[in-house]
Amino acid sequence: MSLGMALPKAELHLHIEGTLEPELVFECARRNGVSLPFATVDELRLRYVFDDLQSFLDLYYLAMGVLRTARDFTDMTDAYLARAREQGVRHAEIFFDPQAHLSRGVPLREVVDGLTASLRTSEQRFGISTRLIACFLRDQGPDEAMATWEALRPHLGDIHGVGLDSAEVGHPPQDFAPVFARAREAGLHLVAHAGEEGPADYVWQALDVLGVQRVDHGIRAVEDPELLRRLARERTPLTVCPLSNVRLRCVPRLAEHPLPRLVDAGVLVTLNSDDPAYFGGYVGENFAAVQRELGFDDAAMREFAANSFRASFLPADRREAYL
Ligand code: ES4
Ligand code: ZN
Repeated sequence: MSLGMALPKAELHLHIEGTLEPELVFECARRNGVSLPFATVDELRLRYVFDDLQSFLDLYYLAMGVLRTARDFTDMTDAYLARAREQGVRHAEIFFDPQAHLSRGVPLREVVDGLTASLRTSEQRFGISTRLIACFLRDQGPDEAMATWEALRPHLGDIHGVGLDSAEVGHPPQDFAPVFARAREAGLHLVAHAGEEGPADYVWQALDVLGVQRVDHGIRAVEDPELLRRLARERTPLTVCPLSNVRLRCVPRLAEHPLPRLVDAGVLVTLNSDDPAYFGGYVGENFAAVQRELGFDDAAMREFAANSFRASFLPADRREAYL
């Protein structure tokens, strides 16, 4: 096994709905009586070729339409944890998209109960500690985000943070200042996708207007030297997803990924899988691909793994136990 696969690591940028493998799509469709616009697992897999973020999101929201009951969410999460363990994951901070299920008539109770039924026993079964982060769909706008916040309130005992995801361009972080202020007052951790397809200015907004503790993706920060200095000085982590960036054509090929420039600028970078069922690899494969294509030595790979714990929301004593 490659070093990148074996290294103990935390995964900090992982959409649980993006772990839904084609086989489970068909199994949930069958047991829930949902009809699909593809006949076979292979036919679905053939669609995993994307032009940009939106073309991926269209399929991502379509496929998750088979998730109807708590059991579906439990099975999906169990499958992810089993795969993650094989890839050295010891801690996972997991995103989910409440609005993507509420809008289909699936009660939030069903979603959260399903996820937590799996996560509750993750440490015993898989040796993986977990946190749950609820993301607002930025393309549904700030009013719907605030309504979603209200719906989340009864579940805050199970939720450690909020994030911001979905179609980025035209949906700047600053629009979501009010809902992030509420989450901050409630003591939640704050993260946001920014600088994936959107400009470096969205990363500034995520930091200065939303007050996020980590930036998801953030790769377009390389276009702004002052922003790089800010991220490095304040030790604000970026959760970078190399295979995702190539598959969604944010970066033409892995060999041209801005990762080395971020590292050279002194930014605290972590490596993650984003939506591993869709992008050709789980987090260990992201580590292995980065080492192979960008030529990082073993010490650099160990540093990425150490960064994943430094950037996590584990308490300081548990973070340090991994370093
Ligand atoms: C996502 Cl790759 C990516 N970017 C933004 N939002 C997302 N939701 C799921 N995957
Ligand atoms: Zn993401």
